[in-house]
Amino acid sequence: MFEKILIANRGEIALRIHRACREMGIKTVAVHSTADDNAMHVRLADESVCIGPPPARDSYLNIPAILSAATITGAEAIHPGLGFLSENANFAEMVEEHGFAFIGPTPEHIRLMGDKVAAKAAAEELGIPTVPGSKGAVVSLDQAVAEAARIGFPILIKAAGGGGGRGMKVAQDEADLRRLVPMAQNEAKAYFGNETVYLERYLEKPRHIEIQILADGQGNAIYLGERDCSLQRSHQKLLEEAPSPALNDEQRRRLGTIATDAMKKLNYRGAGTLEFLYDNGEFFFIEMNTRLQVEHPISEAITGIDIVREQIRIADGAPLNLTQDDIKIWGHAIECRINAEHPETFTPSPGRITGYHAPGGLGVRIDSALYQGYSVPPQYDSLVSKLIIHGTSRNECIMRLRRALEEYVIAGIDTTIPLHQRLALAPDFLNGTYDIHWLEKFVRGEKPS
Ligand code: MV4
Repeated sequence: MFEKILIANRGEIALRIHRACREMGIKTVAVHSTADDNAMHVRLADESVCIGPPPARDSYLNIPAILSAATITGAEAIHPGLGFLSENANFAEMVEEHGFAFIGPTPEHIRLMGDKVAAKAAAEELGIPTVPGSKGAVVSLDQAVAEAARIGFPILIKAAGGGGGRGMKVAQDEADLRRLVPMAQNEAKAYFGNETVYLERYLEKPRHIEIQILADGQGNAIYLGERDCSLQRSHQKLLEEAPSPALNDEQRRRLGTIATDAMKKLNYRGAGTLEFLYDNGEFFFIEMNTRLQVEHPISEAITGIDIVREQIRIADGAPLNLTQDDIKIWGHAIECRINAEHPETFTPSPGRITGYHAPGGLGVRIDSALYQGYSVPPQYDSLVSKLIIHGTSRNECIMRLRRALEEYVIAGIDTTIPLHQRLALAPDFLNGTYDIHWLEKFVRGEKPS
């Protein structure tokens, strides 16, 4: 097993990875920008290296500085965490070329899934159902019009280099399509450096359901149930739950089997998430994430599996020591993403934490790098804490969530805790009858339909 791992990240996820390492008897190296001199991830690590000034491009995205830090500290492996360099295939390649293990998938699989057109073609090849759409990329307007006639309106125009919802456009008819395809191509070129776009049938009110998988690159793969991530606004997830209130055991087994069969065929290595839209009882693959996700703790809560420990074991070359029969779904889990933002306007609210008290008790987990006296820097993502609640039933989980949110004190900055408190009382949330557009209306104070 590795003796020392460099964690190429910051904040709560750097702590999360440090904790898995510590429990495995592995030493940790933190890297940090000058804005993070006093950050918790630096304090907890065995060693730390400053890799640059506050802007992420000069520090957490600074590949030569990170590789140098790994070399001088004698780390054997690099965990990229999430965001930053976690889905950068060139980084994964360089990590391996420099003789370190990359705690993640192969560069080839990262690259494949980063190109949404190639990922969708691969999914179809692997027997995963996808949204009806164009056969690969759109190469001409006439082709787009012909494909749209076959697919049926409304049509969603997506960028191959996109993902996460940026640069999508809905066309209601042929006139829209002729106007929006060139616009989407120009925007895609500007945002992603790749003008390739493709078409899909636009699903109007789906849920976003994703499946967590683990595979060892030696032909074994398991799934850890699904997560329902439909509660988002502006493509930012606010609350996730597992299992999905919309699925039954049979649907879960069917989706999980499709995903793991595909990952075995692909000979995938590492943790991964297959994203689906769920509409009218049907699943449609949209994208695959080749990294650890923010919401992984709810899958850990319902299965008891430490996903980061499994990532490290897999990167060390160990075969999966779990089979699908070992995985049981226990109760229900919910994660609230607590951001340093105004709970109504979502204006970022960095600054000094003047008071801090975290909730505790049965079924309560906090993943956060906050402490009293810490200053949340303005340069990075506004996620400052994840409140993860586990209960024997969805109802118990929601009751526990309400009392944990009441206990939680984060003073000195605005946070989204008041929004979570409101959400935890909303009838549509209690009923579990929400889709991907529901939260947008809820935060605007409209009566959701
Ligand atoms: C879609 C869709 C409807 N139909 N694809 C947005 C993020 C990106 N990962 C895919 N997205 C969508 N793809 C088809 N064919 C609606 C969305 C979408 C969405 C998806 C998941 C969660 C929230 C969303 C919010 C708006 C749009």
